[in-house]
Amino acid sequence: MSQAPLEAKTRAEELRRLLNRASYEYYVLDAPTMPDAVYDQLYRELQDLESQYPELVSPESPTQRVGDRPSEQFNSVRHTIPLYSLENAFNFEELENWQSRWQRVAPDVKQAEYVCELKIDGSAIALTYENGLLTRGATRGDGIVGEDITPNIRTIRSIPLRLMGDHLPERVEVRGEAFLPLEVFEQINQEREENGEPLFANPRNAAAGTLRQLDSRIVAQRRLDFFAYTLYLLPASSDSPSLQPPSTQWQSLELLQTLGFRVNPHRKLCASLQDVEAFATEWERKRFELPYLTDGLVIKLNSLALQERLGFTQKFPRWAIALKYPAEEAPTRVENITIQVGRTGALTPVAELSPVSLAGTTVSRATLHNADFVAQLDVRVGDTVIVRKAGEIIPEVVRVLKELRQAGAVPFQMPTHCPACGQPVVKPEDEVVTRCVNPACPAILKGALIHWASRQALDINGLGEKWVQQFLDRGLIHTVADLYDLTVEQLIPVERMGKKSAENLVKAIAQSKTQPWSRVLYGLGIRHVGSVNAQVLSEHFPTVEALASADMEAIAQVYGIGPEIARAVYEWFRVPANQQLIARLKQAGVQLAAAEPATPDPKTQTLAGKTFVITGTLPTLKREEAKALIQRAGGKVTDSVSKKTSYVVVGEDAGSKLEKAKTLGIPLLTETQLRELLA
Ligand code: 1X8
Repeated sequence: MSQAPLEAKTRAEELRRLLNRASYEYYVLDAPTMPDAVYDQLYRELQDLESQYPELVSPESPTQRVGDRPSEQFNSVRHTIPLYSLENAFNFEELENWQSRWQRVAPDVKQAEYVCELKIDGSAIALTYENGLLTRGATRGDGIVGEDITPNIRTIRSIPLRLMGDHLPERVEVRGEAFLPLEVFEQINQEREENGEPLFANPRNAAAGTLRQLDSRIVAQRRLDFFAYTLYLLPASSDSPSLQPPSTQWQSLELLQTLGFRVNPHRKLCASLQDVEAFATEWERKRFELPYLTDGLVIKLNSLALQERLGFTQKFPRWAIALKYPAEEAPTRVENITIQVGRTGALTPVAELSPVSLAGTTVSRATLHNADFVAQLDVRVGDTVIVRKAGEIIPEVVRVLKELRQAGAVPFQMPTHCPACGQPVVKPEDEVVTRCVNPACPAILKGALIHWASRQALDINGLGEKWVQQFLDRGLIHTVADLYDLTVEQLIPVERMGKKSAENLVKAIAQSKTQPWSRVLYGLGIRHVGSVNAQVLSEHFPTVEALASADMEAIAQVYGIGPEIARAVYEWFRVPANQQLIARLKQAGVQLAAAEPATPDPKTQTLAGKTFVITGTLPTLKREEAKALIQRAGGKVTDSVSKKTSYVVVGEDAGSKLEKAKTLGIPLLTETQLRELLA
């Protein structure tokens, strides 16, 4: 190993500065300036420099955000300043009582300002910076002792590895909430469902579980985010000039922003509780428009001197309180517990409920996830339970009212045999999922066929659950490949099919042979290979042969593909039945290789020459999906708005890109208008 020449050192510093700046603009300001391709190129250059001269690796390098080998366990850390939880108020009367209580402790204070902030439904963490560098990240734990999760914290892109600005105090402690955006939460659960893994009940559990992952490479894939809300400046050595310390919570929030943190923009400085109540009423409705969950407001006295004077009770600060939104919960009866078999063979117990109205929808089923979950709740048929629905989240059973249980109710037991095929099920000791492993199980096959035909996979119009079930019942198909042998004559006798539908279906199936390799790969339903991973893998392995013959390391080398995914893919291609499936799909003419990019059909390239920017959360399309649709029609998608942008596609909670588009007079599109343009 040679010593790094000065140019290398200077260049590495410059690259770190450029990349960290770009990352800050992207993740904290939501206003990217550096195109992805440039970022990737500079990142690779830095990676190369660092691998050539390992002494150049610094803790603030963006290469340190990708996660590291799994830890055995986390070390306990004692918090320098305890992390208190907050007292809850459930209505304005309780809020007013809180005001009276703190006023009794400080009777001379006649007028005080409050700061209202959103209460983020995530997991509290404490960050320590020494001389500007992030040195430790810890969970709340019991408030006194938490766990050192620094490698995981480093993967959160909106947390600066180095504070911005000069004259920083020797030690800075920042607290805030790590959380999963709803979109990411839903995507994780969708993938877990596809992979037959137990679902997270809500984004809070998912965030807390992710933070405590021993493998930080998995954390890096989960896209946690962070809002900062508390700042402690610990004294600097006396001779160095330091920051002007804040004297109010409001100034603290502004200073946190200056130091490079994301601070929630929805906050208000209030002169009285009346103002607080107006803000609370406004957000009780508007919170559903946010791309993350909030479960209330946090109200703090603005003056830090007054905070200090009031101090703490045994459990809570006297100077802050959480005003919680009414939970959307209701009691109902469990009519039955049924078992669903997914396409991965996972058996999922489902509570069939007496219909009950919650958060504006009727709820009649709730997932019970797995046997452990049922056992923990001890939910039995006939029980009265509390179900909860938060925002757009799937309803869940939170509690059993055991005092209402009828005599003779029997504990639930997972079946020992698959309800779909009757074969014995398996449950590995170290897993929570019970699985049917019969490759010929009709439930698994049915799930696989529906997945194959789904919109993001082969997109076979008209082939839904109803027909799939009938084809299976009639023994017309036994594998996905059999679809391609179906004839109109075979289909006409199927109940309610008719000649016209049969012809259309056979045509739609034939048409699906032109779907690209990335979609075929997704359609195969390999564990952990969702549509994004399939896209990434198909780009690196342009043919099925390349992927099937790659070893596990080669697959794991692909950016964004972790060891778990690599193993799943590798093992899938080692199963003889899967090899036969690939052979038959190839015979049928399904695309198992990337098309030559040089020959796009000009008739489909309706957006050629147009440049799009997507901002905010679209109502139905994920950003990647919208991007793919635009690209398929020949359009380009970039990250930043400029004069060259043809259209900006705007979703909910759009930020500075929307502002910029308006300033530049760029035409705006809703998702619906985009679809019209594509059609
Ligand atoms: C918890 C939370 C706080 C804030 C937001 N979300 C939370 N979950 C905030 O102050 N903006 S403060 C807090 C606590 O002190 N336990």
